[in-house]
Amino acid sequence: MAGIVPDNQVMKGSRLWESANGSPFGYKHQKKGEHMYQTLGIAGCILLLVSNLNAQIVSYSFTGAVGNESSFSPDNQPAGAFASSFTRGSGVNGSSAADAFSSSAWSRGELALDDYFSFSLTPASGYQVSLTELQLDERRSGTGIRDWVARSSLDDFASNIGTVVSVPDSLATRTDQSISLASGTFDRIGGPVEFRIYGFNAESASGTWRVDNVELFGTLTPVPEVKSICWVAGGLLGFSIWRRRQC
Ligand SMILES: [Ca+2]
Repeated sequence: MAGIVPDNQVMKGSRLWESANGSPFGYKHQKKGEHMYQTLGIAGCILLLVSNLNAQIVSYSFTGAVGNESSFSPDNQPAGAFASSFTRGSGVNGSSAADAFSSSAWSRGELALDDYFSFSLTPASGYQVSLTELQLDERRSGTGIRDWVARSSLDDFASNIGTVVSVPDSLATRTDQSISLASGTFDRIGGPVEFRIYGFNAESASGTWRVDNVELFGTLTPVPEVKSICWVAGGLLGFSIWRRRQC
């Protein structure tokens, strides 16, 4: 109950809390404290769920590559999923590039369905993945591609993810090119998803295009455990409030 209580009546574990200077808080303050714990508990739960929303799941930095390998392994395998090697479509040829993955023979016109780089991610049984972003560095040769775009197996590579990216007539490397996957299409995926990155509008068949530091971001979670953690957190929170009310 509210009211002023002498300092000597305040005990640890009682309904009354001590402030830093030893003065007791009244009942209303305690209720506010309970709300604060409640809020913190819920916020903690939400934080637990969202804290890894933009974590890197897999990366391909092609360290040691000569560029024309038929496939190249990811840097690491994520816990709870399998990431494929990085490969290319049958319409393009491997091309030399140190510490990157490169191809020539890109379409000189519109997007060609066999002209792509590719990799896939498969959540382990009992895991699901929610993807937020695909990021990569890319560079063309003097007669390489002028446009690129990503697609995924979720719609059998039928539609572009976002808009086509125009590449300037430059030999510069464009780093951290970002494709948003936050539309909801890539939420809670329980099966394999393949990404293809199509280059097109090449200025010649011998022109090359390379990618490097390909990264996939999102959250990879064991489906039942996240719920369990929140139930346990909610249970502990409820128990804590119940205990305080009994004291
Ligand atoms: Ca590299």
